[in-house]
Amino acid sequence: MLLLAVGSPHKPDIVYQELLEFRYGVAMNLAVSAKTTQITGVFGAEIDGVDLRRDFAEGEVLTLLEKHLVLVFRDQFLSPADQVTLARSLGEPTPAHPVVPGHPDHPEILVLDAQKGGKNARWHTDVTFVATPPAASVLVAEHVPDWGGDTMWVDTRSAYERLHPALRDAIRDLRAVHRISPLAYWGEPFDTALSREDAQKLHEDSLRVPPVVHPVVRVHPSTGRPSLFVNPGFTSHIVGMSRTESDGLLALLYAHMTQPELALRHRWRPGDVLMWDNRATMHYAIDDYGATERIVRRVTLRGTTPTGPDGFVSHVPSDPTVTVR
Ligand SMILES: O=C(O)CCC(=O)C(=O)O
Ligand SMILES: [Fe+2]
Repeated sequence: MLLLAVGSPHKPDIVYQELLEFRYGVAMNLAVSAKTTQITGVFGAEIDGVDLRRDFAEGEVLTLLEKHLVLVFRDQFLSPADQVTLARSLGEPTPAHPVVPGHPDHPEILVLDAQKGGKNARWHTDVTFVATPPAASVLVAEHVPDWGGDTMWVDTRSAYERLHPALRDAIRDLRAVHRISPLAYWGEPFDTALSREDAQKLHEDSLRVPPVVHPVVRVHPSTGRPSLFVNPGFTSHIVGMSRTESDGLLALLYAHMTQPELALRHRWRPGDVLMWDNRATMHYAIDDYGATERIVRRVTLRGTTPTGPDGFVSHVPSDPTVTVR
C-alpha cells in the first residue's frame, strides 16, 4: 500500500482515494498520487498529481484551501467551461462581478484582460464592498506574458496572529467601511486601456452599490481562526475614528500585512490554476509587463456574511452617516 508522509513541506500529505478509484476503475483503500508542497514557511501550497477536469476530491481541496489559503495547480489548461464546472464542484459561483460584465458565454467568469484595463495592481481582497464577499476565487491563466505579470498574496490570518497582543486587543472589536472603487483597479480614468465611456459607466454603476460595514477582525466561518479583514482596495475608513486615527491605523495594518515575510509571489505558467481563500488573504497583480498581453479569468465562490470576534455581523448600515467620510 502506498502511503503518504504527513507534515513535511516537501512530502505529500494528502490522500486521493477517489482519484485512484477513477484511474483504476476500482474502489481501493489506498492513498495515492496527489502531492502537497508548501510554498513558503507561512502559507500556500502547490498540489501536484490532480487533474481538475476529472475526478478529484472536492472536500479535500476545500480543506487544503482553508489550511494553506492559496493553492497552485500546474498544467491544467482549463477551458472557460471547465473552469465553471470546477467552481460548481467546489461551491456556488457568483455572477462575475457586481458591476463589471462577465464572459459573454459564462456569466460567472470575470475576464481580466490587461490590454482592456483589467489590471489589479493594488492590494485587495475580492469584492469586500458587499455584505457577503466571496469565500474563494479560482483564477485561470489564459495568456501569460513572457516576463513579469506575477501575482502576490499575503496571509492575513498570520498577519493578525503576529500583531502585538496590545494591538490585537485594540482592534479586535472595530468595524470598517468598505466601498466599491472600480476605477481604482479597473483602469484609472487616465488609463487609455479603458475608454472614457466604459470608465463613466463603471463609475455610474458603482454609485448604486451601497457602502458596507465589516468587522476589522474576521472570524473564519470554517476554522474559527481570526484574520485581519481590511484592504487598501476597498476599505475607506474605520467607523467612529477621526480621519487621522483611521488613516494612521490602516496604514500601520497594511504595512504589517504586506511585509515580505507574509507574502507569496507566483510566477505564472500556461495551464496554471490558482485558488485562494478570500476570507484570509489579500492579493496584488504586479503590473510590470508594459503593454504586452496578459489575460486571466476568475470565478468567485459565494461566501458567508463575515462576523467579528464579538459576534458583529457585516451589513449595509441603515444610518448613512456611518459611512460618510
Ligand atoms: O491578475 C491577477 O493575477 C489577479 C487579478 C485579481 O485581482 C483577481 O483575479 O481577483
Ligand atoms: Fe482580485
